[in-house]
Amino acid sequence: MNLADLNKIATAMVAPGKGLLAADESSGTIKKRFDVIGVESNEDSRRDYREMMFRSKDAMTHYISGVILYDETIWQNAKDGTPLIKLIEAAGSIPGIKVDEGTQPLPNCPGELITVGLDKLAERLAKYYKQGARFAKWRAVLDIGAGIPSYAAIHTNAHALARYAALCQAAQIVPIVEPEVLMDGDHDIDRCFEVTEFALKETFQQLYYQKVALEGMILKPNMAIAGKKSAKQASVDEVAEKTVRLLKRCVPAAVPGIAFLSGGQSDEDATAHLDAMNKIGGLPWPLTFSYGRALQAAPQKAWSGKTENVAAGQQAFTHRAQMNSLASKGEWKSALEKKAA
Ligand code: 5MM
Repeated sequence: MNLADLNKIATAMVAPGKGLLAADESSGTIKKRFDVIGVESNEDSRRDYREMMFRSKDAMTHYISGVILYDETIWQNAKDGTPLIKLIEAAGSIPGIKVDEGTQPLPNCPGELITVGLDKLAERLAKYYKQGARFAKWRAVLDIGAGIPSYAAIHTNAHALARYAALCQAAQIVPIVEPEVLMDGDHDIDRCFEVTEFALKETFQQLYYQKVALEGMILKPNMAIAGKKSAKQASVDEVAEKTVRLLKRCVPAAVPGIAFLSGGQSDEDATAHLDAMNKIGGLPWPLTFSYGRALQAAPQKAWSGKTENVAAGQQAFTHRAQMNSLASKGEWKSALEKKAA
């Protein structure tokens, strides 16, 4: 492993004013997104949609440091035959790849999941590196409910994240470590804080045991936030203050950067929360975005599968990328959203 090079990539992924586009929806997930806009999900429509984003020159050049791709996309060509990965590189952005193979039920832990895909991962990483991927992503999922998450789920998922991260670094690929605590339940922000603290502490313990070099990774966490069904929603300032407190307790300063998932927050909430955290300032790591839904919901709607809407889709994508870029510097204002509308 060449740690200096891994650190260089990781640092570029969280460069000032830039963040990551999570475009790694598996076929099942992208179908759900396309169903909402009435678009059939097939190889061509998925290609057209992603090509539209990767050809958004302003967004890709100024605001998007890297793109997390799904296996299908990393091998796909644009309509004119250019490999999609080359479009990303041409914009000065870094291609990355989702390498987990989804989740399966965790035995003896009803309602809980374990992320799979470690078998043959070393071989897959070598192929992805050859194709141009310089970072990877693995997502562990923890749900909050009555009696869950169990320690077994937190531990086994953290162990798998560390196994994946170690394999990535051995393949000269920067691992994005994503232990996601879902915001699907009716829990309040303090319960989310407590569970996320446990999950992050266990994750960093496992990373340490498996000798993962923190300087060569990126953390992709959820924010401390109330569950969607909770009657007690937290304010923007409370989310920011508690998330910063949580991260300071759990994330060593050696980590080059933190790029949040949006987890089902509205576009504007995800931006406002990131901005408020960066306005607090004085943090040991850059805080930026690695959003899927919060970057893509607007362009998906604007595009709606129609060639004549490509420019509108690109405009919507560029706007969200720019808003999140400002938020990553603590320079966003809600008036900017109203102006664009
Ligand atoms: C883009 O969605 C990613 C892939 O999800 P599936 O494997 O379920 O299809 C997902 O991992 C995503 O990268 C993260 O959850 C962050 O995306 P959000 O939408 O939460 O910002």
